[in-house]
Amino acid sequence: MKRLNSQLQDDGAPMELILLIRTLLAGCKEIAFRVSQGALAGVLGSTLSENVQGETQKKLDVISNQILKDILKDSGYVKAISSEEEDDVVACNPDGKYLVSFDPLDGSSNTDINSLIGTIFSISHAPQWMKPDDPSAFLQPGTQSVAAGYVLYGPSAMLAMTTGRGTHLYTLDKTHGGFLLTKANVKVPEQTSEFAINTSNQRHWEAPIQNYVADLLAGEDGPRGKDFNMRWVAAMVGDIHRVLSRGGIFLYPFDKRNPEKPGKLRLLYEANPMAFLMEQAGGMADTGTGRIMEVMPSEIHQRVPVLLGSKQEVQTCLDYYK
Ligand code: FDP
Repeated sequence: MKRLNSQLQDDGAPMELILLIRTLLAGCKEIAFRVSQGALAGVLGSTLSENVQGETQKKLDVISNQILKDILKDSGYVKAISSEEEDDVVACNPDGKYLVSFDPLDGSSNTDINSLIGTIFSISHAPQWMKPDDPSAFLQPGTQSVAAGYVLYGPSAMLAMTTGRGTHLYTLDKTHGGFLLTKANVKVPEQTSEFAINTSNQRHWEAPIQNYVADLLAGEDGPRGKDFNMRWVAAMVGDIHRVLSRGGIFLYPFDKRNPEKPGKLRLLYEANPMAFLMEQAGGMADTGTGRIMEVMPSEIHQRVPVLLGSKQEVQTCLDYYK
């Protein structure tokens, strides 16, 4: 079976980027081990502190963030880090070539119930003239990313990754500790009968999503003329992994509750990396008003609406916005 290293080389990734990715994944392997220990590792439950978005941090969030931060800072390849669990950017090596954004443990409320969680990351070039503690270095659209992916900590630990030459799936071989290629060039089916959305927020949606979901729910008797099934893991990594594996549409749309929070998901370390993976797998990723990867960030923790997955279904959903 092909190893991650040779796939990255075949995809033309530069050596320093390969070394950075391997460093990042060494951190993810440690997180995978801690996650698999569950309560035995004594890391479940909440700490008293809250993160910048006002959510209670779980101990595993804090530990995962520390693991990735330490390993990336020590590597020398990274100029600065932005993390869901850090209020500000973390300055690293002033001569580092890359910027890394990550959500160290996505779907962290699932830790308490031994359900799917994961690490999401994206990597871009660091502007050479900027200081490592300058947050504006991160204000680049997703189209500038050189690599993105996630590690899903499930029954097996899986890596989905792209460097812009297709999306590949790897499985962590715990016997020798490496990621092995298990599916090259993933292709998301263009059509689907499966959708994922948190319907408890229905009253806060705008008209296009209200109408679109109403038509999905009407099934065979409605304008779509077929029945749809619904799934919600409540961890973006889990839902996106399902969509990458067998198609579907995942929606976390604009929410009228708070105009300062136009969606729930964060652009830099959730929406952009998933959009990059999805587009490289032949899918589509949009905010409802434009391509996610073209959104120009105004701050590092910016939130955006997310509609992504099977191409034709995302396009059908977008037609409701016209
Ligand atoms: P979580 O709050 O548990 O970290 O990152 C945000 C996120 O999870 C996504 O992973 C997930 O898709 C979504 O929020 C779940 O939102 P709901 O609470 O609305 O289910």
